[in-house]
Amino acid sequence: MDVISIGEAMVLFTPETSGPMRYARDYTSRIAGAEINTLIGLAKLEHETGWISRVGSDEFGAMLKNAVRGEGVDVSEVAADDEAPTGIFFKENVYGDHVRVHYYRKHSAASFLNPESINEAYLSEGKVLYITGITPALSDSCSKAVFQAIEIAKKHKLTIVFDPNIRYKLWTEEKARNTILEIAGHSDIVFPGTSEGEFLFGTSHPEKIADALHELGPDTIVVKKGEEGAYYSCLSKKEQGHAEGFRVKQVIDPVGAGDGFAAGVVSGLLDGLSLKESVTRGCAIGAMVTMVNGDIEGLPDRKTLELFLSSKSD
Ligand code: CKP
Ligand code: MG
Repeated sequence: MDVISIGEAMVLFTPETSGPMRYARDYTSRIAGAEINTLIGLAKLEHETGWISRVGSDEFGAMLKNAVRGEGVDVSEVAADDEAPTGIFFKENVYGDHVRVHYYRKHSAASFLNPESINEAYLSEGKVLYITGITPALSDSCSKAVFQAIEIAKKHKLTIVFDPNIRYKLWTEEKARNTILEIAGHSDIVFPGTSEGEFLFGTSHPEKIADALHELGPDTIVVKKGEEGAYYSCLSKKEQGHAEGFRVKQVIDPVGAGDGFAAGVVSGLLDGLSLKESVTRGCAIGAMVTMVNGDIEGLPDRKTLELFLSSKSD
């Protein structure tokens, strides 16, 4: 297994019409969730991935498991919960590309993930443990599960990759800051956004954010600057610099871009590309995700990625 992740997937409902959802009557359903978005992105690029989670023993749980399995991600560590339901959420396109997210995930099956959900034999077979700041925000038992996974990953020398993905709707600022910094301290590679840097360290300056995170321990930091690209810094390889972003003509749906970015960087590193090349792959995939409705639909396979990259270099 190349990459294993732990987190919640949900059924995502998007109104067919833009504007406030009180007027929406028809919805499309899709699947989403930061960790599965990244795993699916990696699977489309032919990496072996596995997802640790819980879904309800309900139709939405079956839909998620089938869809994630169908994208090529191993779901053998996804438990079905007889009591708690599968979480769902809505993406409301208020105007232009301004999107609001509404969660219905409290006490969902995934929020009951706990340290026993982590199978050491399974996780120890991986090369990379990919985690985001969403899972520890779901509940105390989820937070404990994440720290358990980190402990096992360290014991078996997996690379720990962390996207802070701070969701202010899910926890208090204080809890978010403390937990995110603690997880960052255990990680090898961290992908903060500039606004997350602002929240954590009071600066949106990419180099300062990277320095502050390096202080906590991680060797590699990639600071996401949206359309502007990303700043990367690796201490052991003494590689620092900016990778250019890819401008797209029209952003259709920005949600999921960060997860696509993570898939691209991790994929590049697994392929043995340089950090700069990997970050460029991340930027390309992030941009591609924004051009398509849904979180996973715009994630490219290798052919489509090459096509996009060659069209941009013309
Ligand atoms: O940071 P991103 O826009 O890439 O993340 C989007 C995902 O898991 C989305 O799928 C949503 O379900 C979530 O983040 C979340 O829990 O907010
Ligand atoms: Mg994100």
